[in-house]
Amino acid sequence: MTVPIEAAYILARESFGKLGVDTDAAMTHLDQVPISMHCWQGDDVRGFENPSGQLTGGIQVSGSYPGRARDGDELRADLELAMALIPGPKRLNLHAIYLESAKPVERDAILPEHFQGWVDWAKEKTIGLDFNPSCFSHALSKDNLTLSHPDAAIRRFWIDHCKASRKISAHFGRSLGTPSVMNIWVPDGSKDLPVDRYAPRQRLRESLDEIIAEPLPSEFHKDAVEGKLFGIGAESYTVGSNEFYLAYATSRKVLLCLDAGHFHPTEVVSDKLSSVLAFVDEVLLHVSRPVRWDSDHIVLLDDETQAIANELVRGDVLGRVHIGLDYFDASINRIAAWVIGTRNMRKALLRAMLEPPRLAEAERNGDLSSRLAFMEEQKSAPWAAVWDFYCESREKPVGGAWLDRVRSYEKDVLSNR
Ligand code: RNT
Ligand code: ZN
Repeated sequence: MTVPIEAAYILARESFGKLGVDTDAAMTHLDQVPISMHCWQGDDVRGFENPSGQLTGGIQVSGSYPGRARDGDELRADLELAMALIPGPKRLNLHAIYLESAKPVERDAILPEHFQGWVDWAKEKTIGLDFNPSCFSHALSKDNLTLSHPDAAIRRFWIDHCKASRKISAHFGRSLGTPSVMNIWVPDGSKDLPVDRYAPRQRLRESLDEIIAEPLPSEFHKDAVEGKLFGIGAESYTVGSNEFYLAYATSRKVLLCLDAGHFHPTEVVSDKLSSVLAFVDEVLLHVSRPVRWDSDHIVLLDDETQAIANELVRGDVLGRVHIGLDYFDASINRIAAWVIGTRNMRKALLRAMLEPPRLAEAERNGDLSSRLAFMEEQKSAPWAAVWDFYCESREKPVGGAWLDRVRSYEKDVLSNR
């Protein structure tokens, strides 16, 4: 143990202790909270089905930093490095387009065996897997319509893809002993003003009902649905709006996925959690950073990330909220992007766990001056000393030391791709 880190920690422990915060207990608590890392940061959401194809569905990756992963082995190697640089438990969130198969497989015919490489790897790493059907970047999604398409044959294709995906998700859960959260997001919407806003939503509801009709054990698989405000090319109407899915999740008893970039710019997910959790048992988070729009920038330790973490800890809802990340940036080293965003999410959780009880007490007593004073004083509390010690004691790099590892991997591995 490096002496200054431990020495700083001992001082921090004492000063938090005086405020009634047990820093050791906070770190142990933090060790119980997994963060599901999204595989798609590693290759710009291309997947292995048709990596040279265009990313569609109204989402967009910008940048052309060299060294993106081109197959499962490269993506797993990159993830291993990223995971080695991030303290605390991790999961991996896969999309259906990350299947591994010698010959082409249509999306409505994907099987657990096409993901066995991922399952074996996850078993070896003792991490859980989560899953997503991929209803974009495909010839049958080119109208920006999938589960709500007016053509029954096209709807059938996507319904069958989602059903096949549920089987894979349940296989993940069964093989790894931890439920896989499977999130359904579809890009359905229209660029210009539709005349009929009703029929596509009725069709989406019917398609989803068919998809989730077969009950699957919740110890292996959980269904989630993700709404959004708009996408590129779907500016005027999104079939799966937030109201649609909030009502769907509540009535069908499935999880609601809240993506931080999927609301009007002055709305925040942190304020929505307590409302949604009053009616929905479990939530999936897509922690992201919308910059002016749903831009999927790398997660920072900014006010909203902190506010989300505060809500999870203050509300004692970590057992009901699955934390996933959703961003894609190809303008910087992709492994660095994973490490920065995931470490930030965990830092925010640690800071939330270090919140002194005097804040809540002041509020309970109606002492709003103290509440604001303590809230602001808390920002300069020595939480960074606890974070450094957390990293060091969990044998992960402290401070920016992780970047040296990424740089040498870039030189030895990424630059040869
Ligand atoms: C799109 C949604 C969705 C995707 C990923 C790739 O707006 O946020 O979650 O980003 O599934
Ligand atoms: Zn999302």
